[in-house]
Amino acid sequence: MAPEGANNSVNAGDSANVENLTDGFHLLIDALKLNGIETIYNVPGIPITDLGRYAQASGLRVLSFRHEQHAGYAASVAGFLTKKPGVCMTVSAPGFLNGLTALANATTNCWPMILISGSSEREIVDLMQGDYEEMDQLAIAKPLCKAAYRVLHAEDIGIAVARAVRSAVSGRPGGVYLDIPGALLGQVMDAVEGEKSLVKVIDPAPRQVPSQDAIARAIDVMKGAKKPLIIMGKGAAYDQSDDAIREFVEKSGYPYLPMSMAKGLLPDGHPQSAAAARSLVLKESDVVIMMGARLNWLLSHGKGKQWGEPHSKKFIQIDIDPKEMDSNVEIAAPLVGDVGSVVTALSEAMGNDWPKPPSDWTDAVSTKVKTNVERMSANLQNNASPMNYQGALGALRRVIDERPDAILVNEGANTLDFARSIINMHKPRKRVDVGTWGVMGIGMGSAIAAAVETGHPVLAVEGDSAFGFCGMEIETICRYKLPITVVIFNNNGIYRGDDENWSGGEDPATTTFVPDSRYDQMMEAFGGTGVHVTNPDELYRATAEAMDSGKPTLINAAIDPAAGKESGNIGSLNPQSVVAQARYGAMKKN
Ligand code: ADP
Ligand code: TPW
Ligand code: MG
Repeated sequence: MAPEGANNSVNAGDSANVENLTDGFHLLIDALKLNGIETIYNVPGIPITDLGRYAQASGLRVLSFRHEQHAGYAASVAGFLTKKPGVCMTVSAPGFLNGLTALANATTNCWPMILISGSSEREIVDLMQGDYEEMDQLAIAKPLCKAAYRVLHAEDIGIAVARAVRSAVSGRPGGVYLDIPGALLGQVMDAVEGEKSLVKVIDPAPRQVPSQDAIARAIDVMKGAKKPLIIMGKGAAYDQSDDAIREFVEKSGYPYLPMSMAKGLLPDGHPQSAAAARSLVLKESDVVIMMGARLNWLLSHGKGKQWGEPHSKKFIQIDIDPKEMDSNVEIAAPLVGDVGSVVTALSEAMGNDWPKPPSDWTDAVSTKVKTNVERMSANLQNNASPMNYQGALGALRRVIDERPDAILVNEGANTLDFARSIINMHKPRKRVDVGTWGVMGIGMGSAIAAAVETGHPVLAVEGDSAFGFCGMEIETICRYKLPITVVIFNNNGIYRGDDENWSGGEDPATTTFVPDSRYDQMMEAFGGTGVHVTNPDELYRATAEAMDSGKPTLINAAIDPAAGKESGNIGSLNPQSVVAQARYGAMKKN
């Protein structure tokens, strides 16, 4: 059903005219390039195999993955790191569904991403006649992303890509789905008309400047603060207004708490960092400025014991999405806008003689930070074998301290929770982790995107379970020769490796893996470097060497199977019952 002006078949006799024609393949590639897309994270197959080839031939970087989920995670992390939509390309139905997890995760994390999926013949899909990989993909994608579009006519590709780009990056960023029925790619049309149909998106993510009223209201609340606190989230890291943020934070003199992916916006060693006094500041503060961070489960919704006396605080919230205000608690001063515009306006309104916060508050915070940091550093210096988390992470912390430009990717349970507090970040957007959902399997896709988009060395610190969700992508890392060092914290299982089958039967426990697996040997299968280490000194040396070599390396770090805690820091989220406690309580290892 070719539309007017486009047609699917070119006769041999027409070949003389071919140079005056273009097609769906090329219009799509040209539209992406016109809008600044440089990289596609891809898994080939019908109907997009040639699209990948042509994209590569036309100068785009096309990285082919082993599974769409990881191509998708890579695209979403590219979006987070660059403020441009990361593009993932998949085949129909199963490939699309594999990519969809990443699209939903991108939307949840407020990262711009475009999932382009090939799809089957519309006429056959809509009559449900059983096409190859038949699925109504648009309908399925819609509830899981920010926007979803389908293009049927070659002359609409330009507009479709423009809509996808703008939807992904404007306002609160998120995932966008673009459905490309296979037939579209083969449609041909006049090349000049085709070029005219392309759209370059002007000002894709316009600045959103807060109103003067809103700024004045926030300043009033700040003036009343005796125990102020700033909480920075990954929305602030995403915004890339690093200097303006630093100026505001330093001018205020307020203690600040970075959420995990906001670490490094100001260096973790900054005198105002309250990261090591988290419990104290959450409980005692009286005015809290949320900066690109949501009051979701990660902050116990802004209420409960952790937050001290009920209604003891006033919240100021900076967010690009007005709907975020009052989502969990009352917001006394909503500041709707992009972080950069808002903090710039706040700094201006604070003038030149903004008073420092009361010193009894800042002293109490610094004292707590000092005590906790000292207590922690003693634990980090142990060279125990088998390693515990502190010893192993003490070694990796040194590696990052010495290489502040490196990007740290981190997932797992204990591996995540310990690393987040132990490894200091020194620069913005150097830490990528499991995000808002706490999803396992982001590691290899994130590491690949970080290496490709920034050119800096990447250290991926992975629980052995977390790694299992994405491990096959080490072949991708080796194939593209990326400067990625993967360190597996191998404790033989999920949370711990010493659980037993509570029936006494022969099957292993539900949370354990083959003990003492040698993940390093997997890396060697693909020509990468594999290393096995059993103590922190070895771990430090092997990791430092790998990071400096720039060569794909996997280090299998043997961790004491009894060192971890159930679910790391969030064990309390596991459902409990008195019945289960009575029956099985004694079996629990911790
Ligand atoms: P964290 O998990 O680090 O606490 P969240 O993902 O919960 O952070 O919150 C990020 C918030 O930042 C979201 O509410 C999102 O709307 C907001 N946001 C994203 N980009 C910007 C921006 N450029 N300016 C202001 N807010 C932003
Ligand atoms: C997609 C549930 C949370 S943490 C985790 C799982 C399976 C693994 C923890 O073990 P790991 O780390 O990585 O070995 P460690 O150091 O504690 O031993 N499926 C998805 N996401 C999540 N979060 C889970 C399952 C989970
Ligand atoms: Mg483990």
